[in-house]
Amino acid sequence: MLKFPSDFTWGCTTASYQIEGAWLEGGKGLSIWDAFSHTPGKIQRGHTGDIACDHYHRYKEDIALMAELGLPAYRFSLSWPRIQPTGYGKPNPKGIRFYSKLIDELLKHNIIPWVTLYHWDLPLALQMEFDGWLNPKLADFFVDYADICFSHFGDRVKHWITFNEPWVTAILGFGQGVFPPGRVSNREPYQVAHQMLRSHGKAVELYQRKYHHQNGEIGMVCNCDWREPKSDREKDREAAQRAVEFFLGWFGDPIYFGDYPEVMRYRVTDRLPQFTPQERDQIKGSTDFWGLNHYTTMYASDTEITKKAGKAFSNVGLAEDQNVQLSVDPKWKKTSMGWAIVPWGLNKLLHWIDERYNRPKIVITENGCSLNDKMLNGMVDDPMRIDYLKNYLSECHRAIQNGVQLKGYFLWSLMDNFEWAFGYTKRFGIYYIDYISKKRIPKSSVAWYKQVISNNGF
Ligand code: PNW
Repeated sequence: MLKFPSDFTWGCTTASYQIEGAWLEGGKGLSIWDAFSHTPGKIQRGHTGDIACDHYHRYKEDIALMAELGLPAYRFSLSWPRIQPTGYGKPNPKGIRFYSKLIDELLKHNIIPWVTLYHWDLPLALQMEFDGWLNPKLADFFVDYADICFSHFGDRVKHWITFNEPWVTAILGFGQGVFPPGRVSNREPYQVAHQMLRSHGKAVELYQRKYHHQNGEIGMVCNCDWREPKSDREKDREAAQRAVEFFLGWFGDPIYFGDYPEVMRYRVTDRLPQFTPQERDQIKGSTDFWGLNHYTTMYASDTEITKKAGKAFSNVGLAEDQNVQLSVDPKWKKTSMGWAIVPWGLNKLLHWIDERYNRPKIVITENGCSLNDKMLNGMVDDPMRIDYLKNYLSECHRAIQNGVQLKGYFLWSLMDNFEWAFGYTKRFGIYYIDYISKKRIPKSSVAWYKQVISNNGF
């Protein structure tokens, strides 16, 4: 039996646009995801988040499922345009009321809310009027929005996350153009990431100054795959290290050291913005924990080929800036996203973070897999997901044994949901959603995770 530390947090994660639906209800404004999903050709099968899991109307039912699971913590995100329909100005009372009721319902069932302020659904008006995250003004809008959230919910919410995966917004939204706003550039991703880091720094400063008395914690969540050197050649080992620095160091280094990794400054040169001394001070140390979303691993080798950024949907980042060639071992099993299942990669990544940032407190804020789950006689059996979770959690346990300060694990996801550009074709949930009836059906992983939670191990 693998026992986890007694203060270890178990949870599940979702995000507003992926589950809520009610896209035109309760005074909500439009987000860039509403616009993008309604643009023909952008999302598989033309799916949208208009209704999604209808969580907006079924949140009580969903919280009852969490209670039944014995879930100690739930990570979800707030829809900015539900709270500020255009992204600025007075808050929408109905939006505030919705999240306030949701938080109360969680607390009534002893479920601790972990709240993400930004999980990609930017108010559309901010994109149209200001070019979204390209504009330095966004930091001020974001801080006003964060202020509203802290002041209305901070009496009850003690775990805040500013941004979910700024890498995805920068690379998929502005580099490859497969997420909104759909732009393809080799400069804008760095500008956008820069503005998100500035926004993060300002929001954390506000929280620590004005909301100190709320006694909460705040951090950022980054996604990162592991990059394993393809061979023992020095060049490949450097390529793998470089790839992780371009992936995670891009955000981790400014937050822990106050500036971008040297390898990025050297390679990206004038396309990489610079922090002012004040910004550097504000961003450095602006996190109480390190939130990590992790799904997969690839081999990295050094390459001279400078492939240009383009429509790719890949997790390589901007390849031409890195000179890294990625590959997988054909023997590795894959999820229905095509992501290789390599549990030891998580262990190596946890140690990489532990060493580089001097033993920070780490929380895995997302991990899980999509599979071709099928309902048979009203039941969904997903032994492969249980296997995936077991193996990844074993590596978490091993890392903790070896001294990594890993404090929690949130499974992506509580239920099947709108998987962005893939629409509803990918199922990550432990609850299956029948998208016609909107019925929630527990997969066999629910019973398994429930045991893990109640035994604090498996
Ligand atoms: C994360 N990539 O997204 C998100 O936080 C979730 O909203 C999402 O549903 C989940 O992982 C599964 O995809 C990612 O291309 C999307 O490297 C794409 C990538 C990584 C994470």
